[in-house]
Amino acid sequence: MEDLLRYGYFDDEQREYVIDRPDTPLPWINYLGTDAYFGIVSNTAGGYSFYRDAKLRRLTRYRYNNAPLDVGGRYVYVRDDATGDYWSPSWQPTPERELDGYECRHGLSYTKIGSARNGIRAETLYFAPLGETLEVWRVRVTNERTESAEVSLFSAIEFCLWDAQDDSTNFQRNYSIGQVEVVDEVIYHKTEYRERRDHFAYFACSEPLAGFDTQRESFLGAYRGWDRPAVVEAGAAKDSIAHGWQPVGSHHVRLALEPGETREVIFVLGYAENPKDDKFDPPGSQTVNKTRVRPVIERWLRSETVEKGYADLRAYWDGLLGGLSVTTPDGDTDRMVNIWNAYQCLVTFNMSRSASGYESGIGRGMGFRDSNQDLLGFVHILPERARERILDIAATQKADGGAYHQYQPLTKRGNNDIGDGFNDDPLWLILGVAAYLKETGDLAFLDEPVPFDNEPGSEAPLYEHLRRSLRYTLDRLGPHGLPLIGRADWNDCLNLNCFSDTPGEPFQTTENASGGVAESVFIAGLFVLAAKELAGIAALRGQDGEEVVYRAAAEKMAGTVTEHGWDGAWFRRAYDFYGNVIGSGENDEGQIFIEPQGMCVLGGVGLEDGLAARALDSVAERLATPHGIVLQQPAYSGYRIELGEISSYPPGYKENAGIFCHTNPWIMIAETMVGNGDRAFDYYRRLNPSAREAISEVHRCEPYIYAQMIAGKDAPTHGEAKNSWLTGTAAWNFVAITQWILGIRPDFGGLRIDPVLPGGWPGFEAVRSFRGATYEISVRGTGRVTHLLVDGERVEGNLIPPAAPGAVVRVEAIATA
Ligand code: BGC
Ligand code: IFM
Repeated sequence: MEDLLRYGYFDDEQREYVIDRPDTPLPWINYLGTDAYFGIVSNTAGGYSFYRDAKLRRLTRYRYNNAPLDVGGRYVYVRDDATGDYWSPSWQPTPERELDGYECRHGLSYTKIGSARNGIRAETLYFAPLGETLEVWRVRVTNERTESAEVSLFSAIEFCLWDAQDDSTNFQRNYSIGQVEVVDEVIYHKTEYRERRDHFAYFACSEPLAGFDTQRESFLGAYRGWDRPAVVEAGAAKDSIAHGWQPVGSHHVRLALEPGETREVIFVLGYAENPKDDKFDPPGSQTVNKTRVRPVIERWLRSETVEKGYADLRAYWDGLLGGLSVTTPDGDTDRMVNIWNAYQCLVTFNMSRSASGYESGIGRGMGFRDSNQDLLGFVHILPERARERILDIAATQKADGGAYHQYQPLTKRGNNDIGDGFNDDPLWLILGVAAYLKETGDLAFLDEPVPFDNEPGSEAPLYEHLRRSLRYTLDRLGPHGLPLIGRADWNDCLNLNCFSDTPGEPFQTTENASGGVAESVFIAGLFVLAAKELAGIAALRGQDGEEVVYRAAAEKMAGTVTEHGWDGAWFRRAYDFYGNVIGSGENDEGQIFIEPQGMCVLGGVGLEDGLAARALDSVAERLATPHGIVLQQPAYSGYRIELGEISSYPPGYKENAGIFCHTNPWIMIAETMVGNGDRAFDYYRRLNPSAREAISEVHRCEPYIYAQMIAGKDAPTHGEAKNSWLTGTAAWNFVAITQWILGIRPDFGGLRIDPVLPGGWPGFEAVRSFRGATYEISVRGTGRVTHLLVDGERVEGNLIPPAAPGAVVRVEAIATA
């Protein structure tokens, strides 16, 4: 391969990705915050912050899809007061200024960006401390010259007027409502305080101020951008107070630095709410209540607090990631499993699909389907949060077993705008609950009362919700006995009932989407898998009668798949509204789709009669590329209303034959189920971001986390990734590598060690916490595990007998060649 550019390297010791040139192909971002206060931050300090809800509690402003990309951020300017030269150590927003030794270190929930110019070095550490609703910027400025230096430091953020949607559209109102207050050198942003009277932001600095600014036009100067702020150019703040227009926050600090001296300046940006019955600030007062926040601000402006807050954050991540670590012959695997994939799973859990470089924070709620899958990737780390999340999701389920496609994070109510009719949705709840039970053994969870559609009085045990999920599919079978697809299944864009939610667009059917008779082989595969999981759960509860019923239902559906869903060399995809087959050799385009090959095999369909292996060979022959496995072939060359949105994408992008990374791990898992470790691991490495670091110029997205999509072989930009960070890809890749290739797999009865490794590996080592005990595992050999030595005692098979909580157990898994 030709020598391609890299933009950085992994520092595994520190668990950081180090970017050493700022002009990455796209903004390479990271996340701040772990609980309620969050932010995104790019390698050039772009990004924004919010409290809980990226739409309704947006603290700072950001401009998506701008030129240049990634405008709006947490900016610091340094000014050499002797010469007037000024720059930003994060490169943006002053990219014309040359920097020495630029470096951005993205770590776990923190980012450090630094560089030097003309002998003045500045580095900023950004993080949001645990348990607080604020973020800290710790700036260290060092004079590396041989003479003393006089420098000015300016901070700069632009406030968003809280509701990010309104902020970017409703200018007739918003140009008049911006309000700030500056008291004791703290900038308070209180737009909306007047009306709602309960929340405000503050921005404070540890040093005495030479001045401040809160009106954008004063700070930047008329018709100027962030690259040339008039105040910074002049070296003097204007003490402006915003009345409407665009409130900003900027502090001006002057520093006199001896040769070699380092000074630390701390900025704190935070969010606060007043209690409704505020005694200090009676209704009608227009002054922000500082009584509660002042002590918080003072605490976090102290160097010791910041040092400890940062140490605590690092310790928090040590604790979280300590639950599973592996040492394999492949460094890219270790790095992803031990650090970055686990991190991405937690970030995705926190953010769902709300805020990233591609999700604007205003659009999407929590997905019923997505959230159930996300938890597969972090349930071993934070089982209690998975539990909470499952209860929230299940409470939005409807009494007929159906699901709202999304719910709102603040209200936790099903979202009526998007509604229901994605007929795969309910089945994912069974998979989510099964994963939680396998991890924790917490059977009592199934008896937890959970309402339907959040209706008080409708509570039923969680187990009943699972029954109804399965029933939902059985109540909706189509002409071939396959599940009706409704508006769409996992593939949102395969709209076979020709549903259109765009007013004025033609409907081909007279019914609505859910009324059509299109059927999904994918849902059939998912049903078989879910029915077997529920049978396992029923067995655990001693409900043997139900177990038999669910196993029979799984078997019957598997038979239907074999009869109507098999195309001769692979599983078909669907039948459309007219009964025409989709994903078949009979079609001119879209002959073979990845999803049913993965999901039918995951359900166990075709494992015994060889169909599974045949289908996987077809995937290898027709869909696999060096950059991953494409979603279908041949790509649709034009729009087809009877297929819907899938055909609206140009060939090779997104669902139209893009490498939709979420689906690839299903094939990896399927390959392990037919015993093909070489192929499974080969597919794994094709997507592994760390393994793709060497082709960063082609891949373009961050090399430390997965992207949703890589352009497929029909695309002019084959290999280019998009939509990084918030994707089911994170959880499923984690499951594929840890549970199926490395084979450390929680099961209802305990922890299973069932690796299916690539040939040539001598084995690997792992440490895994499970139900309170710690297992130190050595796998020897690359064949299937036949027996274990558990603390030296021979155990037949591959299931570790559960140990007492607190125990440290040594396990050797012996594989035959
Ligand atoms: C898909 C989009 C689609 C949207 C609609 C997304 O998950 O990737 O292409 O438009 O869902 O549901
Ligand atoms: O399955 C969906 C997911 O729910 C959201 N992103 C796209 C996927 C495929 O359409």
